Amino acid sequence: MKKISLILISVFIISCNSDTEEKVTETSTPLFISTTTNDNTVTVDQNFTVNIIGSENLKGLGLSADNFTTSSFVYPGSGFGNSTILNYRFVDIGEKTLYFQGVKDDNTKSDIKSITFNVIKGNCAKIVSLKITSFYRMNTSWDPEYSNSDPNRLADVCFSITKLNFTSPFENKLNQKLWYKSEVKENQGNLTWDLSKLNLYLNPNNTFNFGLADIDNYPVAQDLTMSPPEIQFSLASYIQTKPNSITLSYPQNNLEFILELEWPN
Ligand SMILES: [Ca+2]
Ligand SMILES: [Ca+2]
Repeated sequence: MKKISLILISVFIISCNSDTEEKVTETSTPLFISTTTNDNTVTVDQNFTVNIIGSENLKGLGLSADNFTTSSFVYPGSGFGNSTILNYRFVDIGEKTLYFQGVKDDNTKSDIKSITFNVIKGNCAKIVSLKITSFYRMNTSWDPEYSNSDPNRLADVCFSITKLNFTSPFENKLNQKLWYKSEVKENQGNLTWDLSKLNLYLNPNNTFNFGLADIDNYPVAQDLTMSPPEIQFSLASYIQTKPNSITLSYPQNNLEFILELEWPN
């Protein structure tokens, strides 16, 4: 009797196992994705695309720049279909890797795929230094809590540069996004920033926005450029002459600054 029950139990176990195996094969055909790009070597601030193809409908896509330590997943209403094209730009030189993961209709995920890019300076100019020579109400009080003779009344100056980049890889739309924010020079200090070690490259074909502010208790700041109009600049007219230094003046905003540049040969 003992023998029979043992046999029965093992038959039961075997049948359970085969049930599970059948279910697994029914529901989990793995999703595969392939990722290709039009160019692995790109210039700073240059558009490129990544083409994602799935072995079936991609309900969603996960994107990451750090192998999914941090990531964002996007699920459009009717999925992506079997393929989609993503838009990118890199704003700094160096080796950069993008990571992708597909999500299928039953929410299972594909393996992570990655593409590594070499971002080069191409014909971009490097910013060596930036000097502010004039701004709105320079040498006057921006911090009224201090008396008229106290040097602390002077502006605590910080500049920023924005670069155009894609709002998201899923849209073919560019937006100005903060790229570089300088150290604060307290009480007007020395208004020259040495940037030579930072590898800050500007694509001369693009347009950038410049911002200048008096920093109080961060993040409180006051605009020193009297914008609008926005302060914009481009190096397009200097591509042939490649000057080491250019002075950008905005009389309407009482603003002037000097960019020291290093051009490729
Ligand atoms: Ca101050
Ligand atoms: Ca201040």
